[in-house]
Amino acid sequence: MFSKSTSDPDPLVPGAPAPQAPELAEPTEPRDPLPPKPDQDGPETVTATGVATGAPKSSTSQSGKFLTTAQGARLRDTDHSLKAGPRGPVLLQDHHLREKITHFDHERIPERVVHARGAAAHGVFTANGTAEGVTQAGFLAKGVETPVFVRFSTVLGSRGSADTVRDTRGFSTKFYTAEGNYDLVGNNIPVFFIQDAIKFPDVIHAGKPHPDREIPQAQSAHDTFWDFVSLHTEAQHHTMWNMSDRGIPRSYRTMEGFGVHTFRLINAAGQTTLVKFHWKPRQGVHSLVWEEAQIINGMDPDFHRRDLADAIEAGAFPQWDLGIQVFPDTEDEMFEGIDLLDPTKLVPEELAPVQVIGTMTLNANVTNYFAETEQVAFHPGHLVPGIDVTNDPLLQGRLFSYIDTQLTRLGGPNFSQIPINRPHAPVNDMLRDGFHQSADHSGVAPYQPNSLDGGCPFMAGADMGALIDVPVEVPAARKVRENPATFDDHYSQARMFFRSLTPVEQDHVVQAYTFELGKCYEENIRLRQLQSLANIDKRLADDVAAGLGLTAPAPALAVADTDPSPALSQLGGTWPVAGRMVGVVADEASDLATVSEVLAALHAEGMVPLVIAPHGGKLGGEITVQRTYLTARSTEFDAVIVAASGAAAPDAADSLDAKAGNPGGHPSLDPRVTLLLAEAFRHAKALGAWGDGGSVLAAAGIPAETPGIVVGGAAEVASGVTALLANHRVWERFPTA
Ligand code: HDD
Repeated sequence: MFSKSTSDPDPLVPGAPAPQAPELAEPTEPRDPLPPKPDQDGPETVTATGVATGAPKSSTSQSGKFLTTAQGARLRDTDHSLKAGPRGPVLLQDHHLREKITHFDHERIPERVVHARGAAAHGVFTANGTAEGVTQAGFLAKGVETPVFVRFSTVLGSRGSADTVRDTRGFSTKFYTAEGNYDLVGNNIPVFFIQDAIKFPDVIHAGKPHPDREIPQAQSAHDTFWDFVSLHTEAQHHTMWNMSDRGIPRSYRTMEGFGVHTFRLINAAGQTTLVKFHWKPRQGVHSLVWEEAQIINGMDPDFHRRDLADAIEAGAFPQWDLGIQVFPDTEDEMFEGIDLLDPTKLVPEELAPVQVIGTMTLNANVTNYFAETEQVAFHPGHLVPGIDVTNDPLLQGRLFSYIDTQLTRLGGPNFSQIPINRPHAPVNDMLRDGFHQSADHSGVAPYQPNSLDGGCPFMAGADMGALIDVPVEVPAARKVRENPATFDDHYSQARMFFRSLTPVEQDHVVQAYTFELGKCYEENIRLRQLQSLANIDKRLADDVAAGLGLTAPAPALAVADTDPSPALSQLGGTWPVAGRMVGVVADEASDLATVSEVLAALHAEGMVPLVIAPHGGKLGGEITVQRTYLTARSTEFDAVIVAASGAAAPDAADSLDAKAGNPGGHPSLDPRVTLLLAEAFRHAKALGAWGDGGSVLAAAGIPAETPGIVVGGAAEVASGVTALLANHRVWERFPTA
């Protein structure tokens, strides 16, 4: 069986116990160093049937216990240059000095031209076999476990930009299958800005900072972006998703993923099907609110990166189900009037349900950011037998772009030899030499046919797991620079998306357009975008126009109405609470015995409770403080609970009102605490307090009789807040127009 589960022994350390998922733990607690990861040493080489070949692995970067030069010579001193006397000039002959500085000078490589900012993790994908009827891909057969590496990213920002900007998110998965690497290079939005790859440089140039001053960083709220998308109206559907809550995910763990394009599958009998890929997070789909996102960009620009790594380190392994929407492979490649080759269109789940074909668990953080997250190279053309591309013109252009960009970014054509990119299947190509060649190829005949190497390597037969180019008919046609007429409708799905959202979500869309267009200097651009909004939905256009102090134009064309797709809304449903962050405000004078009980209750549900106190260290010598009033900000927490002071009766359920008139009595009263609570309240988060802790809520201006406020006994507060978190937010607290 081709698998690499966590129960396998660690191949780097003979006889060492397998790395196990840790018990759920507070991620900032000091802990033992992580064990070395197999991928640091390059993947194990196995055959298509899963037999280890014993092929040598690459040398590791660190061995032996002494500091050495790159040539392995041991060093006595790395702190002083070689000089002519203690006060003398530095000698050119100091090889260690020159090697150390020269290497440092060349540490940076070009960042990705898009998706420069990312975070990644290792995991495993387990297929449930549902896809066996439609594809012969071996890794989708029932029960097969495949190691994966996933990189999430923003699109527009530079490598050092903030995480919670309003943007599309990348969701790239590399499956190290027994038949070679398969890359699913998708986004958290199911449609794209453009229909033809030739427009990619245009949309990215428009979205990137202005060329003169290089501002703004990592956002679309500026003239060039709205100039382009209001002129190139096929971008309107994707833009609508960006302006919705999908543009500001709460976490990488709470994002859906989409392959966007339609792909063609082929099964063992040679039958073909068209499919769209979906990742469904088991954590639920959940977003930030815009004010939260903006505060986080300042408070913790690494918010998403930290969240992913902390959750994995704490043992709250995020999981996604992989699903497919299946369509018959008809000659016109249409489904229910939707052109499956148009990447600006989605197919509503109500018309084609998403069928789950397997589950992915991310269970290990990267060991070295540069080696893995930075050097990983995805490509939509990295396919395996049973999965093929379609003629979607956006996908066709991508097939060229990804390898081309790696040549510059990774410095030559041998990037597939970098450990994180190396297939786990045997590789026997005839690619030779080039920059950074690290393979020591044997043989004299890297060409076919040959006799000198015994004819090796051989061609695989049809039944030997070779790639399949599906022999699709290409209709007789003229060479043209044209789109099919079925690509012409730029508005009906943008309308469908907007009208499928709940009133709260629609309000967020209105506010986002008003914010973004409010950042544009040119009134002509605002008016042109309002025209597109008017074509999509009159109320949307009117509300945004009102916010801008403008008048929305009348719709300029008739747009088809389609049924709403409730699946497009993020609201509704309940979700696991594991990994959610709950702040517990306490201090030395708090009812510490009950604080411990509340922490234990939250912990037992898999949540991460963090004690917020006036100072660091321990409360009462026992309870670890994770955040101080100085380092805590509401945006880090999904819910906040205030402890009672030790003097108060712990079950004083009515204390909120009783103390409201005299809030100065509670020791946790501090302007930073009331700001934290007021913000959490405004962002519709669950809040709780037991005993006279309620007086602190009252002092923050939070009325007791409001949805999502739990006051009462400590146990009741812990369970009440837990139940509220399953809905993500207290949605009814958002004011709606
Ligand atoms: Fe792209 C990176 C997703 C269209 C050209 N793209 C990149 C990444 C993701 C996507 C997630 C980051 C990969 C990583 O983490 O390393 N791109 C998409 C999706 C698209 C799409 C879902 C449309 C459905 N992309 C697209 C087009 C082109 C590119 C049309 C060019 C014609 N994309 C690139 C690139 C990047 C890239 C320039 C930059 C870094 C890289 O490839 O490795 O080649």
